[in-house]
Amino acid sequence: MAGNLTRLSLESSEIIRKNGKGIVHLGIGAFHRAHQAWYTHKAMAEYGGDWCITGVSLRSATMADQLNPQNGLYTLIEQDSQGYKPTIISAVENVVVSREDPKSVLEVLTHSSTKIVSLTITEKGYCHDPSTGKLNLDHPDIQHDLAQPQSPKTAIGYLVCAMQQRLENGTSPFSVLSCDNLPANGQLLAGLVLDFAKQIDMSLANKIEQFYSFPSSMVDRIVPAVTADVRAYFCQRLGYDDQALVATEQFSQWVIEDNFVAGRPDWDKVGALMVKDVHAFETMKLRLLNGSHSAIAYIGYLSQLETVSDAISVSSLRKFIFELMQNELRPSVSVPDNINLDEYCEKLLQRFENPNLNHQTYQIAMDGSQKLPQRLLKPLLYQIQTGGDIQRICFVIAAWIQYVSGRNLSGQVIQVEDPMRTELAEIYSTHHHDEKQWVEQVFSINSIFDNSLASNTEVKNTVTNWLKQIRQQKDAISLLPRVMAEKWPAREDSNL
Ligand code: CS2
Repeated sequence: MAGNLTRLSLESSEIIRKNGKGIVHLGIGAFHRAHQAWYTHKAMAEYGGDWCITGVSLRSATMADQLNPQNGLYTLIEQDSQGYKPTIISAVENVVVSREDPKSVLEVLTHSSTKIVSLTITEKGYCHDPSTGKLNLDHPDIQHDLAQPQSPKTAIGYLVCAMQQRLENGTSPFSVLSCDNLPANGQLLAGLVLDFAKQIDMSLANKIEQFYSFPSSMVDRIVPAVTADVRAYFCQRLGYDDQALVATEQFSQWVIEDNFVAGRPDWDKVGALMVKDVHAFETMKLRLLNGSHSAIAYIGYLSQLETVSDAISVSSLRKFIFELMQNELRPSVSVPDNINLDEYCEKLLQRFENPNLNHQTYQIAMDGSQKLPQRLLKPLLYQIQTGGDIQRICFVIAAWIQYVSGRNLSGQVIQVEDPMRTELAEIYSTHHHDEKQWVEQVFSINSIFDNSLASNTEVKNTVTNWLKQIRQQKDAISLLPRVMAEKWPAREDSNL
């Protein structure tokens, strides 16, 4: 960064923070800063309240290194095809790194001023089986936390440890707000926390259930990972150096189940929607947006298309994604009140087209083993049960199977980020000469595929067929016209 740019700090900004702490956020990354922290900043700026955020990094120290020297301040850039708008966000007070300072994490989690603990820890941070929603008691970090509950590593371990201490000290409870892309995320998290607590003490689990609340929420904003180039570009234009700058789209949506035991910021007055039940919103978003995103990621990546906007500008892929939404994802979505699904799908395609976002297909392709069940496999099950078309979902599964093998279509090694990558790569190395066996083995991973899918021969044959065809091409995109022309056979002989 050019030496004449001063670093963003309380001194260099006109913002004076007046509010006290109220929220601890586990997993403070780009998404949290562009979404919940932005809503919280607006709510406090316009309506007051002590809701400043202590961010917790459960993994690396990068966020703390970037934000703490800036007193938690950072610039949020909202951009559409017309231009961009910068806002300095002052909701984050500081960041603590759990690996370096677990004591401070527990201190803030048990402090009486903490009224909400929110989370964006990604799907894999829940240490559960995505196909069943149950805590994975064999997960090494969960085993560690059960053996040493007072020095946890996982978010679940930290929550239970803090809740136990609060209950013992007579400190009032907080609400636990999951902001990850998981179905019924609050309910799911409550189940995992209780599964964990029961292993320690049944009466602890009962008290947590009685006093703590776990509202579900649907979060939506496309936030690409911030690259050095993006940061340098905007800092140059803003005239100051901001190590923690984050860039996003203009669109944002947050639908929250209004179930807080110790109050909440006035998020509803600054654009969030408080509802009794988020289920319909969340299914719509997880399937139509995230399901399409994963499809774009695997097909795009295997076709050397680096960004979502590059991929969606290829007309056959745009048509495929439109048909995937309309024919195979939308049938299983129940429509939330006041939402027009045609407009919603059209708007999604426009958001994917945003050329300024530079959203890498590689970023979305990560952790597919944790994402596929809620995004594509649930709609697939619905299609099978109702005799609907399944060709496109099966094609995406085939593209994912190729991707997680760790090889692209030229046979070159590719870097795959997925907690199950070793298992998936082993299946590839044993079975890549026989696609039928390869698919069979992948479908037998029961944390991803439930029994009805694992035993469905027609689905496995369809995926095998597409995988064979993908492997004969240089890219996945050239097959799309064939996929779209294919129809699922009549379903009288259904084996379900
Ligand atoms: C994406 C999401 O990386 C991914 O898996 O599908 O992060 C997506 O951009 C957000 O959910 C949009 O709200």
